[in-house]
Amino acid sequence: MNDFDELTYNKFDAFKHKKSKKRILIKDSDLSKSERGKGIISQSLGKVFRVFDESNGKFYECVLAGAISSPHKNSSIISTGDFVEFIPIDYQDSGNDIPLGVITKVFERNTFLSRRSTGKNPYEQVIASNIEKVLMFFSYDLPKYNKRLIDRILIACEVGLVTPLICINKIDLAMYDDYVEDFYVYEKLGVSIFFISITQNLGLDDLIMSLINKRTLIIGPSGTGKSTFVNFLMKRPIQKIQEISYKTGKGRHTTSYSRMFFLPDGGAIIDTPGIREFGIWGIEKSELALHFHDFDEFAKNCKYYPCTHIHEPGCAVIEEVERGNIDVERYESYLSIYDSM
Ligand SMILES: Nc1nc2c(ncn2[C@@H]2O[C@H](COP(=O)(O)OP(=O)(O)OP(=O)(O)O)[C@@H](O)[C@H]2O)c(=O)[nH]1
Ligand SMILES: [Mg+2]
Ligand SMILES: [Zn+2]
Repeated sequence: MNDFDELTYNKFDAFKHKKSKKRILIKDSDLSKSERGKGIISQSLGKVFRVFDESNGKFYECVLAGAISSPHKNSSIISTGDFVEFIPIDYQDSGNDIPLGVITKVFERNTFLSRRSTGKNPYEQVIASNIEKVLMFFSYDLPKYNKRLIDRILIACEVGLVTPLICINKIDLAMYDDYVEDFYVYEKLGVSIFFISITQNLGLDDLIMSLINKRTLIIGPSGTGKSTFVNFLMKRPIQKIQEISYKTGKGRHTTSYSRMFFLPDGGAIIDTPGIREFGIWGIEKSELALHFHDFDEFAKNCKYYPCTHIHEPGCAVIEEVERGNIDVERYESYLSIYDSM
Protein backbone atom coordinates (compact mmCIF):
# COMPACT_ATOMS: atom_id res chain seq x y z
CA MET A 1 0.00 0.00 0.00
CA ASN A 2 1.13 3.53 -0.74
CA ASP A 3 2.54 5.22 2.34
CA PHE A 4 1.64 8.68 1.18
CA ASP A 5 -1.66 10.35 0.66
CA GLU A 6 -1.51 10.99 -3.06
CA LEU A 7 -4.04 13.83 -3.06
CA THR A 8 -2.38 15.75 -0.29
CA TYR A 9 0.94 15.25 -1.94
CA ASN A 10 -0.33 16.69 -5.22
CA LYS A 11 -2.06 19.53 -3.50
CA PHE A 12 1.22 20.56 -1.96
CA ASP A 13 2.48 21.47 -5.40
CA ALA A 14 0.77 24.73 -4.59
CA PHE A 15 3.75 25.56 -2.40
CA LYS A 16 6.17 25.37 -5.27
CA HIS A 17 6.21 29.13 -5.75
CA LYS A 18 8.07 29.37 -2.46
CA LYS A 19 11.83 29.69 -2.28
CA SER A 20 12.30 25.98 -1.72
CA LYS A 21 11.63 23.72 -4.68
CA LYS A 22 11.52 20.68 -2.43
CA ARG A 23 8.38 18.64 -2.28
CA ILE A 24 6.65 18.08 0.97
CA LEU A 25 5.61 14.54 1.77
CA ILE A 26 3.06 13.93 4.43
CA LYS A 27 2.27 10.48 5.71
CA ASP A 28 -1.39 9.63 6.06
CA SER A 29 -0.64 8.33 9.53
CA ASP A 30 0.98 11.64 10.47
CA LEU A 31 -2.17 13.48 9.52
CA SER A 32 -4.47 11.34 11.60
CA LYS A 33 -2.28 11.56 14.70
CA SER A 34 -1.42 15.25 14.50
CA GLU A 35 -2.87 17.85 16.79
CA ARG A 36 -5.32 20.17 15.10
CA GLY A 37 -5.03 23.93 15.20
CA LYS A 38 -7.90 26.38 14.85
CA GLY A 39 -7.78 29.65 13.01
CA ILE A 40 -9.42 32.17 10.73
CA ILE A 41 -8.82 32.56 7.00
CA SER A 42 -7.15 35.94 6.62
CA GLN A 43 -6.38 35.68 2.93
CA SER A 44 -7.09 33.48 -0.02
CA LEU A 45 -4.39 33.25 -2.69
CA GLY A 46 -5.96 30.88 -5.17
CA LYS A 47 -5.15 27.41 -3.87
CA VAL A 48 -3.23 28.61 -0.82
CA PHE A 49 -4.96 30.11 2.19
CA ARG A 50 -3.42 32.14 4.95
CA VAL A 51 -4.75 31.11 8.35
CA PHE A 52 -4.29 33.10 11.54
CA ASP A 53 -4.18 31.14 14.79
CA GLU A 54 -5.05 33.50 17.61
CA SER A 55 -3.86 31.09 20.30
CA ASN A 56 -0.22 31.49 19.27
CA GLY A 57 -0.37 34.61 17.08
CA LYS A 58 1.04 32.74 14.07
CA PHE A 59 0.05 32.79 10.42
CA TYR A 60 0.09 29.50 8.47
CA GLU A 61 0.04 28.99 4.74
CA CYS A 62 -2.41 26.18 4.15
CA VAL A 63 -3.84 24.06 1.38
CA LEU A 64 -7.09 22.13 1.53
CA ALA A 65 -6.99 18.48 2.53
CA GLY A 66 -8.16 16.00 -0.09
CA ALA A 67 -11.11 15.08 2.08
CA ILE A 68 -12.21 18.31 3.69
CA SER A 69 -15.23 18.54 5.92
CA SER A 70 -17.30 21.63 5.08
CA PRO A 71 -20.96 22.60 5.42
CA HIS A 72 -20.61 24.72 2.26
CA LYS A 73 -21.01 24.06 -1.44
CA ASN A 74 -17.89 23.44 -3.47
CA SER A 75 -18.04 26.80 -5.24
CA SER A 76 -17.90 28.69 -1.95
CA ILE A 77 -16.22 26.08 0.20
CA ILE A 78 -13.96 28.60 1.87
CA SER A 79 -13.89 32.37 2.16
CA THR A 80 -11.97 35.08 3.99
CA GLY A 81 -13.22 35.10 7.58
CA ASP A 82 -14.08 31.40 7.76
CA PHE A 83 -13.10 29.56 10.91
CA VAL A 84 -11.17 26.42 10.08
CA GLU A 85 -9.44 23.47 11.67
CA PHE A 86 -6.01 22.66 10.27
CA ILE A 87 -3.01 20.43 10.80
CA PRO A 88 0.23 22.35 11.24
CA ILE A 89 3.06 20.79 9.24
CA ASP A 90 6.41 20.65 10.90
CA TYR A 91 8.57 21.19 7.89
CA GLN A 92 11.68 22.91 9.17
CA ASP A 93 13.80 23.02 6.03
CA SER A 94 11.11 24.14 3.59
CA GLY A 95 12.78 27.52 3.26
CA ASN A 96 9.45 29.07 4.16
CA ASP A 97 9.35 31.93 6.57
CA ILE A 98 5.73 31.09 7.29
CA PRO A 99 4.66 27.78 8.84
CA LEU A 100 2.58 25.46 6.66
CA GLY A 101 -0.62 23.53 7.25
CA VAL A 102 -3.45 21.49 5.78
CA ILE A 103 -7.06 22.61 6.30
CA THR A 104 -9.26 19.69 7.29
CA LYS A 105 -12.49 21.36 8.33
CA VAL A 106 -14.47 24.54 7.66
CA PHE A 107 -17.02 25.62 10.26
CA GLU A 108 -20.51 27.00 9.73
CA ARG A 109 -20.68 30.74 8.94
CA ASN A 110 -22.40 33.04 11.42
CA THR A 111 -22.69 35.94 8.99
CA PHE A 112 -21.56 36.55 5.43
CA LEU A 113 -21.68 38.88 2.46
CA SER A 114 -22.44 37.07 -0.76
CA ARG A 115 -23.09 38.13 -4.30
CA ARG A 116 -24.02 36.40 -7.50
CA SER A 117 -21.02 35.61 -9.67
CA THR A 118 -20.95 36.99 -13.18
CA GLY A 119 -20.86 34.58 -16.12
CA LYS A 120 -23.16 31.97 -17.60
CA ASN A 121 -23.49 29.65 -14.63
CA PRO A 122 -23.84 31.96 -11.66
CA TYR A 123 -22.95 30.71 -8.20
CA GLU A 124 -22.76 32.19 -4.73
CA GLN A 125 -19.60 34.19 -4.31
CA VAL A 126 -18.95 34.61 -0.61
CA ILE A 127 -16.90 37.80 -0.31
CA ALA A 128 -16.30 37.36 3.43
CA SER A 129 -17.80 35.59 6.39
CA ASN A 130 -18.12 36.01 10.15
CA ILE A 131 -18.00 39.78 9.87
CA GLU A 132 -20.04 42.10 12.06
CA LYS A 133 -20.10 45.07 9.71
CA VAL A 134 -19.93 45.88 6.05
CA LEU A 135 -18.51 49.31 5.31
CA MET A 136 -19.69 50.42 1.86
CA PHE A 137 -16.94 52.69 0.70
CA PHE A 138 -17.64 55.39 -1.88
CA SER A 139 -16.23 58.79 -2.70
CA TYR A 140 -17.96 62.14 -3.21
CA ASP A 141 -16.24 62.38 -6.59
CA LEU A 142 -13.51 60.67 -8.63
CA PRO A 143 -15.33 58.32 -8.81
CA LYS A 144 -18.78 59.71 -7.93
CA TYR A 145 -20.79 57.63 -5.45
CA ASN A 146 -23.29 55.15 -6.80
CA LYS A 147 -26.48 54.82 -4.79
CA ARG A 148 -27.74 51.95 -6.92
CA LEU A 149 -24.82 49.87 -5.70
CA ILE A 150 -25.68 50.84 -2.12
CA ASP A 151 -29.23 49.54 -2.61
CA ARG A 152 -27.90 46.17 -3.76
CA ILE A 153 -25.34 45.76 -1.02
CA LEU A 154 -27.93 46.73 1.61
CA ILE A 155 -29.99 43.71 0.58
CA ALA A 156 -26.97 41.41 0.75
CA CYS A 157 -26.21 42.69 4.26
CA GLU A 158 -29.71 41.84 5.40
CA VAL A 159 -29.48 38.37 3.85
CA GLY A 160 -26.09 37.74 5.48
CA LEU A 161 -27.10 39.21 8.88
CA VAL A 162 -24.43 41.92 8.77
CA THR A 163 -24.77 45.56 9.90
CA PRO A 164 -24.30 47.92 6.94
CA LEU A 165 -22.44 51.23 7.18
CA ILE A 166 -22.09 53.81 4.41
CA CYS A 167 -18.99 55.93 4.04
CA ILE A 168 -18.53 58.77 1.56
CA ASN A 169 -14.85 59.65 1.29
CA LYS A 170 -13.09 62.58 -0.46
CA ILE A 171 -15.48 65.26 0.82
CA ASP A 172 -12.50 67.63 0.45
CA LEU A 173 -13.44 67.65 -3.25
CA ALA A 174 -16.90 69.11 -2.53
CA MET A 175 -17.58 72.88 -2.63
CA TYR A 176 -20.86 72.62 -0.69
CA ASP A 177 -22.27 70.00 1.62
CA ASP A 178 -25.53 69.48 -0.30
CA TYR A 179 -24.52 65.86 -0.96
CA VAL A 180 -25.59 65.11 2.62
CA GLU A 181 -29.27 65.37 1.61
CA ASP A 182 -28.71 62.67 -0.93
CA PHE A 183 -28.35 60.17 1.92
CA TYR A 184 -31.36 61.12 4.09
CA VAL A 185 -33.17 58.19 2.56
CA TYR A 186 -30.62 55.77 4.09
CA GLU A 187 -30.58 57.60 7.38
CA LYS A 188 -34.34 57.05 7.56
CA LEU A 189 -33.68 53.35 7.03
CA GLY A 190 -31.48 53.40 10.11
CA VAL A 191 -28.13 53.03 8.34
CA SER A 192 -25.16 54.94 9.79
CA ILE A 193 -23.50 57.24 7.28
CA PHE A 194 -20.07 58.80 7.54
CA PHE A 195 -18.79 61.67 5.41
CA ILE A 196 -15.03 61.73 5.55
CA SER A 197 -11.83 62.88 3.96
CA ILE A 198 -8.83 60.75 4.78
CA THR A 199 -6.32 63.15 3.26
CA GLN A 200 -7.81 66.13 5.13
CA ASN A 201 -8.54 64.14 8.30
CA LEU A 202 -12.24 65.00 8.34
CA GLY A 203 -14.98 62.97 10.04
CA LEU A 204 -12.75 60.02 10.81
CA ASP A 205 -13.20 59.78 14.59
CA ASP A 206 -16.82 58.60 14.59
CA LEU A 207 -16.14 56.06 11.87
CA ILE A 208 -13.12 54.65 13.68
CA MET A 209 -15.11 54.40 16.91
CA SER A 210 -17.75 52.30 15.21
CA LEU A 211 -15.14 49.81 13.96
CA ILE A 212 -13.28 49.19 17.20
CA ASN A 213 -13.17 45.52 18.18
CA LYS A 214 -15.36 44.55 15.25
CA ARG A 215 -14.60 42.50 12.19
CA THR A 216 -15.44 44.70 9.19
CA LEU A 217 -15.49 44.15 5.44
CA ILE A 218 -14.77 47.19 3.25
CA ILE A 219 -16.40 47.09 -0.16
CA GLY A 220 -16.81 49.63 -2.95
CA PRO A 221 -15.71 50.72 -6.41
CA SER A 222 -12.06 51.04 -7.37
CA GLY A 223 -10.35 54.30 -6.51
CA THR A 224 -12.62 55.39 -3.65
CA GLY A 225 -9.82 55.12 -1.05
CA LYS A 226 -10.45 51.74 0.60
CA SER A 227 -6.80 50.83 0.88
CA THR A 228 -5.91 54.39 1.90
CA PHE A 229 -8.33 53.91 4.79
CA VAL A 230 -6.85 50.53 5.69
CA ASN A 231 -3.38 52.08 5.81
CA PHE A 232 -4.76 54.83 8.04
CA LEU A 233 -6.25 52.27 10.45
CA MET A 234 -3.08 50.16 10.39
CA LYS A 235 -0.95 53.27 10.98
CA ARG A 236 1.45 52.20 8.24
CA PRO A 237 1.45 51.89 4.45
CA ILE A 238 0.74 48.16 4.30
CA GLN A 239 -1.53 48.22 1.24
CA LYS A 240 -0.57 49.63 -2.14
CA ILE A 241 -2.61 52.64 -3.24
CA GLN A 242 -2.71 54.32 -6.62
CA GLU A 243 -4.07 57.50 -8.15
CA ILE A 244 -7.20 57.14 -10.19
CA SER A 245 -6.96 57.48 -13.95
CA TYR A 246 -7.58 61.08 -14.98
CA LYS A 247 -8.68 59.94 -18.40
CA THR A 248 -11.63 57.91 -17.16
CA GLY A 249 -12.08 59.31 -13.62
CA LYS A 250 -12.07 55.72 -12.40
CA GLY A 251 -9.80 53.67 -10.17
CA ARG A 252 -7.14 51.35 -11.52
CA HIS A 253 -8.09 48.21 -9.59
CA THR A 254 -5.00 48.42 -7.46
CA THR A 255 -5.99 45.86 -4.80
CA SER A 256 -6.34 42.43 -6.36
CA TYR A 257 -6.89 40.07 -3.41
CA SER A 258 -9.12 40.28 -0.35
CA ARG A 259 -7.07 40.38 2.80
CA MET A 260 -7.86 40.66 6.49
CA PHE A 261 -5.77 42.97 8.66
CA PHE A 262 -5.72 42.85 12.44
CA LEU A 263 -5.97 46.40 13.72
CA PRO A 264 -3.52 47.75 16.29
CA ASP A 265 -6.43 49.10 18.37
CA GLY A 266 -8.47 45.87 18.19
CA GLY A 267 -10.76 44.37 15.60
CA ALA A 268 -10.01 43.49 12.01
CA ILE A 269 -10.65 44.95 8.59
CA ILE A 270 -10.89 43.15 5.25
CA ASP A 271 -9.67 45.15 2.26
CA THR A 272 -11.12 44.00 -1.06
CA PRO A 273 -10.60 44.68 -4.78
CA GLY A 274 -12.85 47.38 -6.25
CA ILE A 275 -16.22 46.16 -7.50
CA ARG A 276 -18.06 47.20 -10.65
CA GLU A 277 -21.35 45.47 -10.00
CA PHE A 278 -23.12 43.51 -7.33
CA GLY A 279 -25.56 40.73 -8.23
CA ILE A 280 -28.18 39.63 -5.71
CA TRP A 281 -27.93 36.11 -4.34
CA GLY A 282 -29.95 34.10 -1.85
CA ILE A 283 -33.45 35.53 -2.24
CA GLU A 284 -36.34 34.87 -4.61
CA LYS A 285 -37.60 37.55 -6.95
CA SER A 286 -40.91 37.52 -5.08
CA GLU A 287 -39.12 38.35 -1.82
CA LEU A 288 -37.26 41.37 -3.15
CA ALA A 289 -39.80 43.99 -2.07
CA LEU A 290 -39.59 42.71 1.51
CA HIS A 291 -36.01 44.01 1.60
CA PHE A 292 -37.09 47.53 0.65
CA HIS A 293 -38.15 48.66 4.08
CA ASP A 294 -39.17 52.10 2.87
CA PHE A 295 -42.05 50.26 1.12
CA ASP A 296 -43.16 48.44 4.28
CA GLU A 297 -45.72 50.84 5.71
CA PHE A 298 -47.41 51.31 2.32
CA ALA A 299 -47.23 47.81 0.87
CA LYS A 300 -49.92 46.57 3.24
CA ASN A 301 -52.41 48.88 1.52
CA CYS A 302 -51.92 47.36 -1.94
CA LYS A 303 -55.15 46.04 -3.46
CA TYR A 304 -53.64 42.70 -4.42
CA TYR A 305 -51.59 40.32 -2.35
CA PRO A 306 -48.95 39.41 -3.23
CA CYS A 307 -48.18 42.57 -5.18
CA THR A 308 -44.98 43.06 -7.16
CA HIS A 309 -45.52 46.86 -7.02
CA ILE A 310 -44.81 47.01 -10.73
CA HIS A 311 -48.03 46.74 -12.73
CA GLU A 312 -50.90 45.90 -10.36
CA PRO A 313 -53.89 48.26 -10.23
CA GLY A 314 -54.40 49.80 -6.81
CA CYS A 315 -50.74 49.39 -5.83
CA ALA A 316 -50.10 51.63 -2.85
CA VAL A 317 -46.34 51.61 -3.36
CA ILE A 318 -46.65 53.06 -6.88
CA GLU A 319 -49.12 55.66 -5.57
CA GLU A 320 -46.73 56.73 -2.82
CA VAL A 321 -43.84 57.00 -5.28
CA GLU A 322 -46.03 59.36 -7.31
CA ARG A 323 -46.94 61.33 -4.19
CA GLY A 324 -43.28 61.61 -3.25
CA ASN A 325 -43.55 59.56 -0.05
CA ILE A 326 -41.28 56.85 -1.44
CA ASP A 327 -37.95 57.94 -2.89
CA VAL A 328 -38.19 57.61 -6.64
CA GLU A 329 -34.56 56.54 -7.00
CA ARG A 330 -35.10 53.73 -4.50
CA TYR A 331 -38.12 52.61 -6.47
CA GLU A 332 -36.09 52.67 -9.69
CA SER A 333 -33.45 50.58 -7.96
CA TYR A 334 -36.14 48.11 -7.02
CA LEU A 335 -37.30 47.84 -10.63
CA SER A 336 -33.78 47.43 -11.92
CA ILE A 337 -32.87 44.73 -9.40
CA TYR A 338 -36.20 42.96 -10.02
CA ASP A 339 -35.44 42.91 -13.74
CA SER A 340 -31.96 41.54 -13.16
CA MET A 341 -33.13 38.58 -11.08
N1 LIG B 1 -8.99 63.88 -2.63
C1 LIG B 1 -8.88 62.76 -1.90
N2 LIG B 1 -8.27 61.69 -2.42
C2 LIG B 1 -8.19 60.57 -1.66
C3 LIG B 1 -8.73 60.51 -0.35
N3 LIG B 1 -8.50 59.26 0.13
C4 LIG B 1 -7.87 58.57 -0.83
N4 LIG B 1 -7.65 59.35 -1.91
C5 LIG B 1 -6.95 58.99 -3.16
O1 LIG B 1 -7.74 58.10 -3.93
C6 LIG B 1 -6.89 57.31 -4.77
C7 LIG B 1 -7.28 55.85 -4.73
O2 LIG B 1 -7.02 55.34 -3.44
P1 LIG B 1 -6.92 53.76 -3.11
O3 LIG B 1 -6.83 53.67 -1.63
O4 LIG B 1 -5.87 53.10 -3.93
O5 LIG B 1 -8.37 53.28 -3.62
P2 LIG B 1 -9.01 51.79 -3.49
O6 LIG B 1 -10.45 52.03 -3.17
O7 LIG B 1 -8.24 50.94 -2.57
O8 LIG B 1 -8.90 51.27 -5.00
P3 LIG B 1 -8.82 49.72 -5.53
O9 LIG B 1 -7.77 49.01 -4.77
O10 LIG B 1 -8.49 49.88 -6.98
O11 LIG B 1 -10.20 49.16 -5.33
C8 LIG B 1 -5.45 57.58 -4.28
O12 LIG B 1 -4.85 58.49 -5.15
C9 LIG B 1 -5.67 58.22 -2.92
O13 LIG B 1 -4.62 59.09 -2.55
C10 LIG B 1 -9.36 61.68 0.18
O14 LIG B 1 -9.84 61.74 1.31
N5 LIG B 1 -9.41 62.77 -0.65
MG1 LIG C 1 -7.30 49.12 -2.82
ZN1 LIG D 1 -48.06 47.06 -4.57
